[in-house]
Amino acid sequence: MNRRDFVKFGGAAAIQLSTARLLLSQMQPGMQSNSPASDITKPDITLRIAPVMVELTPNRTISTIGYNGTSPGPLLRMREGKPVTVEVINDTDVPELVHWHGLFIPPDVDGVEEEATPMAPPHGRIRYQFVPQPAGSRWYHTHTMAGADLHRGAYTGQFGFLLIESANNPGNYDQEVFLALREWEPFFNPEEDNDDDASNSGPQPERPKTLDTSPSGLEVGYQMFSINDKSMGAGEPIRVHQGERVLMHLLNASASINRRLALPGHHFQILAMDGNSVPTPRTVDVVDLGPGERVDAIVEMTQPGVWIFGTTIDDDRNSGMGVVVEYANQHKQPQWVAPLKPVWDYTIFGRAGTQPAPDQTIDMIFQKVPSGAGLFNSWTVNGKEYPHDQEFVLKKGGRYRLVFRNRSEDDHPLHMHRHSFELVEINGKATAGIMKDTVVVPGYGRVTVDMVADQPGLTLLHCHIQQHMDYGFKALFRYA
Ligand SMILES: [Cu+2]
Repeated sequence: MNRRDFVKFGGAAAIQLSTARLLLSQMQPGMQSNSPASDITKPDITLRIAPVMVELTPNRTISTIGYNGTSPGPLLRMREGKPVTVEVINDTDVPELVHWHGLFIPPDVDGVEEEATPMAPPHGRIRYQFVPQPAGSRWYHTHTMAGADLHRGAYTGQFGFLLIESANNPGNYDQEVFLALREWEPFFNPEEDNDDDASNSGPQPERPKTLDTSPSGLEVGYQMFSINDKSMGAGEPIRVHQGERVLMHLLNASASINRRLALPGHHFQILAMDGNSVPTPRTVDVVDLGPGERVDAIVEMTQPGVWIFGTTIDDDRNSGMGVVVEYANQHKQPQWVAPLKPVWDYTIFGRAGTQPAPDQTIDMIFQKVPSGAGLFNSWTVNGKEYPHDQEFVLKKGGRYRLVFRNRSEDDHPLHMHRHSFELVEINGKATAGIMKDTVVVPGYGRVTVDMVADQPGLTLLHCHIQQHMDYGFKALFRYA
């Protein structure tokens, strides 16, 4: 009964999977009748929210809030369709929420205050019981507001990987790694700068004729960078052999920054975006990930050497956002080479064809209200900050076409809770068959998605940049 599974966690730390083992053991028929009565109410997974120390480098240990004594929290594996009970113990002084990102579950367990999920009280506990679905790479994280407090919400270490396993796992790989991108030690930055790795050079269909040039407010900058819990070079490398196929589960767990990633000499065969298989798995040189997005990619190890996998922004990579990939019997200095074809386009992973006509088209215009120096900008959806009373009403079974019109220069990762949506068009380029829960709408760009209203209850749509969400960039959908 004490069998333990270990998984390689981004070359940084081995994560014990005893909880997943426990969950699987409870699936055996007859197990429960042999167990003491108290075991029946035992949660499958316990998450304890408490302060943690994260040693990013031997010289730099930071203090934050994490799950079960680590950040990222434990890798959770759930079986699609198999009910699960998670007990959340909150050892902090503030109410908390755990959001299950990418799952189709009811609002009372989704972990979102706006959807009326009950909070885990300070020094109290709460149970989430749900049926995990759909299968794929999901994740879990806090969903509290942070506002002006850079020690709350997505600025903390409260996040982790969640893999929902289905019966038919493709599994043609030699090893799998889980890699989460993070910035640490945030501070308010009076400089207005576009930190994003990939600035928008594409078409700008939503660019207004006259731009609002009033002075902007504070943004968030960071002092430290990592993949999982280690800055580049401080953790173990990802050790590979020539010819191996490595399955990379990539997650942008940033509170605010869109990222572009590369591994010199290698390519990414994109299998899934946001945990959902793509219709056309193409091979590309870079992966772009907005906060909240995931990519599952196969990398074939065909270039013996010692390489750096990381962000294409030199300053941030040199400050830690990278991990070394080391072939067997290779001992040189890790090498970085900027990618030759730095292009990311969601639509190439789709298929030809069109979606059925929607029952209703909903236009959503996103704008920034510059605050002026020393204050916080606010954000509006159709001219109003959150909340919008009764503005977005869905009928069960209806097909809705949402047109995201970004009238600001920032790229916004828009996340729809409790549903996935199908990409229809990006800046005029049509596609079909790509199912996502988060999509980056480029600066002054337009993204159209279709959503089937099949998950009754309150549903939040918001920008996954913490500061934007906190200052107005969200909308609640209701079912009639
Ligand atoms: Cu945003």
